[in-house]
Amino acid sequence: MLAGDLPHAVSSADVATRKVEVVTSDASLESNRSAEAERLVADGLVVLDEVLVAEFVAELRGAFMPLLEEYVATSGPNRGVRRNQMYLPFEPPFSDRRLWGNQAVLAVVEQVLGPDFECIYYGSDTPYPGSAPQPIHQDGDALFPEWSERPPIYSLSVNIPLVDVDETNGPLEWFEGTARPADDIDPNRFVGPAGSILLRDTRTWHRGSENRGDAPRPMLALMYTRSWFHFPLQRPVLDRSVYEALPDPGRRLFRAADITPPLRAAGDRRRLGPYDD
Ligand SMILES: O=C(O)CCC(=O)C(=O)O
Repeated sequence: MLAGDLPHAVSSADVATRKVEVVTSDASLESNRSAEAERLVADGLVVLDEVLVAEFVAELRGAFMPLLEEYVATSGPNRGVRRNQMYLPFEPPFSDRRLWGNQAVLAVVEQVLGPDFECIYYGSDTPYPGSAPQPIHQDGDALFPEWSERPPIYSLSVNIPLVDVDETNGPLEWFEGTARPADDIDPNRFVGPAGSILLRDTRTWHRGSENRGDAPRPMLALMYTRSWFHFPLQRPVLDRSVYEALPDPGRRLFRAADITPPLRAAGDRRRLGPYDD
């Protein structure tokens, strides 16, 4: 911001006006929500059935499993007993727009996060047979731990199972709402076909359950967030040439990725998108 652009002193009238503006824009986000977005806001998770076609899921699985096996051979479990988190390389087939840019999915995300969201995480979670159940958890800490109000959703996890999930192979479990569930509450479980997409408020309490099957249950995990949100995991890593070759929605979505060489000199405002200059 240039010195001449500095805001004038804030009066109580300004504060009142700003409050009205904020309420207005929240209200318009709310009034334009589809049934899926409503469910996501109300329950903390919504499932979009079989969004990815079977051939593409098979291609993703075929590329993913050897990478995972190689990774697991050199590093131990990092998400509990026989469970592995692994980052995804931003290269084919994982860089395919069908994965990060499905129109129906982005439409729901936009209705919940507003238009200025970014993809800040590109990874996966896989329980192997014999995996232990995880403790229930939220992804990330509360924005304001000292505040009892619940702000609107600012961050979504996007989960894409690469195999059909049944009762035996480690379905994701979750609890409605954002309050920590009591011990006697039974969780919901995602059981369904590969290629479905689960959109989850990252504050939703959840856990990976044990895999009692005879094969791993690979699930891709992306994170879409409002642009100011910080999460302490590695961002997607993209060569500048790969980033520049993305279609416009991709360049918006990945503008806060770890781009080499970087889009801007150190000290520049990282959050500015390439279209805001
Ligand atoms: O693998 C799963 O089902 C959930 C994984 C998870 O929530 C985590 O590792 O944080």
